[in-house]
Amino acid sequence: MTVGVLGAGALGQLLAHQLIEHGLPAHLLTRPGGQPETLPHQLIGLDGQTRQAELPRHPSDRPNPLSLVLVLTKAHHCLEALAPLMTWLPNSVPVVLLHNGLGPQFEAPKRWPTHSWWAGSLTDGALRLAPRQVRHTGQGVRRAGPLGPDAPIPPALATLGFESDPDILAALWQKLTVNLVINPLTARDRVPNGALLKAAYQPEIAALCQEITALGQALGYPEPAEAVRDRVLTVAQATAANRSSMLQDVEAGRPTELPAITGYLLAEARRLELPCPHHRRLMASLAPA
Ligand code: KPL
Repeated sequence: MTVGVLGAGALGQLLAHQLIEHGLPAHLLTRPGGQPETLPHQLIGLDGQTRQAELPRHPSDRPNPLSLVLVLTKAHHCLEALAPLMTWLPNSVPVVLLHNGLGPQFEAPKRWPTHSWWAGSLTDGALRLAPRQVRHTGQGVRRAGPLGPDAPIPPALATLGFESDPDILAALWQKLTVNLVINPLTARDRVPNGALLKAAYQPEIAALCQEITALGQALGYPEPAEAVRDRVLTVAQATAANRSSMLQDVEAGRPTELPAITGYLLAEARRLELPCPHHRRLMASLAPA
């Protein structure tokens, strides 16, 4: 049965191409009210080869026999984009939230409690070169796990190389710790990820990691600040030439995922009465005036 992909940005298109390459039908789920259509798309793979595929688009408010839904919208569009789908999608069809940041992973199951919710992360690099042309720039690690009771990984997710992770919230927290440092700093200073390896950034990175560790401890994700910093610097090194997704959003004048990244941390810190002055300043330097 068909896999629905909500969010046709670079990663959404990449996964739709990969599903079709594996012989699994995929539909890009588009804004409500439109007409179904099929359009030619291009993927430039890691090997530099260009592949063409005809990707069907199906409005998200029209019932459609789906076996799985992958949500690759930005965090701040996730709940709004899900609403038309939730009016008809059977409860048994797993919905996998794959955006950066935290928040909708708790909100969506509260809003639609009878659905089968999953969450995950993928660290692949992908770049949209034109509306229907994407380049896969780096193979990443892919993980997913249920937000409710334990369940076997849906076959299409396994086919895409997602590893099953029974403690997906801990994995998402670890990904968040990386995004909390790399994304806002690179967006504020308009630098590629690798610039954060410079000595001048290290005191600020260390202070941000201290605050993350204090909150992680309180939330049940204990870890020394050095482990958080090592993870951040390892990712900055591995993705040195990348422009972070937040920097790309800032440069394109689009809303950023700051509310689901630094905003999430500050809201939790407020709730737990933990001061986070460095993250607060960073948020203030990026928040629209
Ligand atoms: O997830 C990322 C992002 O840009 O959103 C990182 C890992 C920082 C890679 O650029």
